[in-house]
Amino acid sequence: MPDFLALCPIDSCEESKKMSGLDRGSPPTGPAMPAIPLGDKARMRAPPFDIRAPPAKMPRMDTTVESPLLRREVARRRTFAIVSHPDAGKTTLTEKFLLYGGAVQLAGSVTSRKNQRATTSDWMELERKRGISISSTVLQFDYQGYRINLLDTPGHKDFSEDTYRVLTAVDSAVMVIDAGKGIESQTRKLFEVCRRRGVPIFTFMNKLDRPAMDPLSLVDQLESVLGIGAYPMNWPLGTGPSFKGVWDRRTRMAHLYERTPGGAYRAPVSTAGLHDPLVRDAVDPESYRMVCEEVEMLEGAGHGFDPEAVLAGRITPVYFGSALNNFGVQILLDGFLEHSRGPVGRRARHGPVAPGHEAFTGFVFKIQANMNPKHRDRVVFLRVVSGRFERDMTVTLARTGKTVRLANASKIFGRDREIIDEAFPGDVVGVITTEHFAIGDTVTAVAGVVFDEIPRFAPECFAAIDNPIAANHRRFSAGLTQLLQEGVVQAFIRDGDGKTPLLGAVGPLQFEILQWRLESEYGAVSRLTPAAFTVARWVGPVESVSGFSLPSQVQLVKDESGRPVLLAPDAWNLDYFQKLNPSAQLSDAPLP
Ligand SMILES: Nc1nc2c(ncn2[C@@H]2O[C@H](COP(=O)(O)OP(=O)(O)OP(=O)(O)O)[C@@H](O)[C@H]2O)c(=O)[nH]1
Ligand SMILES: [Mg+2]
Repeated sequence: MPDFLALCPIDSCEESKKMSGLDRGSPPTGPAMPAIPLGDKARMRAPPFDIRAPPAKMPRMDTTVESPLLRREVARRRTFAIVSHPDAGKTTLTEKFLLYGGAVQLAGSVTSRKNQRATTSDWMELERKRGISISSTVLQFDYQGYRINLLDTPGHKDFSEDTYRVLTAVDSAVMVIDAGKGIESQTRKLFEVCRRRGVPIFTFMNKLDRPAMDPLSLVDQLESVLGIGAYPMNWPLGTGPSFKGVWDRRTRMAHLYERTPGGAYRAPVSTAGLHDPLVRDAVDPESYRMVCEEVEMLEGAGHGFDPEAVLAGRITPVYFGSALNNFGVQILLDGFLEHSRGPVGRRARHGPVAPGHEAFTGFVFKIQANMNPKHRDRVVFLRVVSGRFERDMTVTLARTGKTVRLANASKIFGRDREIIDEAFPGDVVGVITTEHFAIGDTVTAVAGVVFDEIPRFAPECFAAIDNPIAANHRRFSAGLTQLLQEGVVQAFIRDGDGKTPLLGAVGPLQFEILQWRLESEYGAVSRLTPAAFTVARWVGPVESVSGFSLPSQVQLVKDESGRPVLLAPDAWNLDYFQKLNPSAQLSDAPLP
């Protein structure tokens, strides 16, 4: 598994903690990543300084300077991702956060007929057609003095590379669980990534309006399957058709909701004590008896809520509800904002960089072209790590050492964008540019800062792609170059065959998206020829590779950064290679 600790958030230094919202006392008032574009010779040129060796006297960047503006702005930022197994309700919950956050007036109708959806976050035509999220979406909005950067991620495992990249850019995560199904495989994987990166996790048990597992078993699963302590923040009043609301543990009040058509508007809510006749009459007698018993048990357990344990990732606060019906959404949003952390710094090669350091630094975690048909351009998504970002500022692109002017910086809301003048740590900024940015790039106002690479994954599906219509050559290669830069799939170069790369993907849906986007965004139909490989391993030591003996079915290729990679049809062939070449080092992530 690649090292997810690369670009790991840091919150160890005291200054960083102070800036990151651990002192949340008062509420806020106010050789770099691959994806070398084919034929882009410019990227191959040596940078003017050695980016891997920081200047002898690198300034310390783990301390903050006393800028009241920076301190205030950092404290009010919350940057988080919503993650889970497919279909658990991430996009629906995202939409409801926007509804309760006042960012949309009417929630898109995500109905059971999937082709009717029109959510802010699933804006791609293919997402709407298919009813699944394909690509992560950034949504920035203000709510109760907070500036929220919310990232909805795709759950499908074929798109997990995108989701993992997003996890490098956030400070916390909300994990959504379908209460009818419990913890599913993809959720388990994502949880593990969050844990390894030290990202605090909040849990939303969704779809309580449908037949659900017993709430105690759901909580128990968090502990037994994921191995994290669980602290229920509220408790469901009934499940399925008799799901009427939640009992809020902090205020000790029951929240009874009314359903609204399609959940498009906020759900009217009334509150009362658990033993109030209003609550007793609303819930069926059997459920009511159960709830009273369970609540008594929770209260009797005597564990207090420990915010530090949440931030340390030892405990996940658990909220119950139904995103579709807006039950429990506001309690989750408010609870998350209160207990989550603000922006934390990141570890650069020379040492930690705190959010409150005055010098601007950031890194690219996503690139997407053609987001808006009105502007057929390319958005580079930048997470601000430290300092104040200003429109038009000039920074160094660490990979090339080139000076780049960041004009045209925007705040992103789904597919919409709005020019901004400034941004602060935690913010995701969309830079519209034709510069050759790559995923994982560091941009910095201080020479020598390089954040570690965003990991690449060993693909499991392979295919060659070519252009069947000679007249389309230009648009085909322009589209392919662009989509490879975005990291939609990976390209591998075979010796003597530099022009038609072999493509690798984590799952076959990635190829489908590539072909669909080539056609719909660039007008280039393409032909895909599957290749019979299923395993890729980076191989070293580099200086010995040319001397290795290859079994007939194993091929040696290069990744986009020129690193040697072995492709094999199956694990058996790979083992055979290893037997033939015992000194070969094989890895499922690029070797250093
Ligand atoms: N009954 C019920 N259905 C829900 C609820 N929340 C979401 N759904 C439905 O579950 C389906 C999947 O919802 P999405 O929000 O698209 O799920 P997702 O997690 O974003 O899916 P991917 O992004 O494709 O992984 C849709 O049909 C939703 O209407 C809920 O609270 N109750
Ligand atoms: Mg989704």
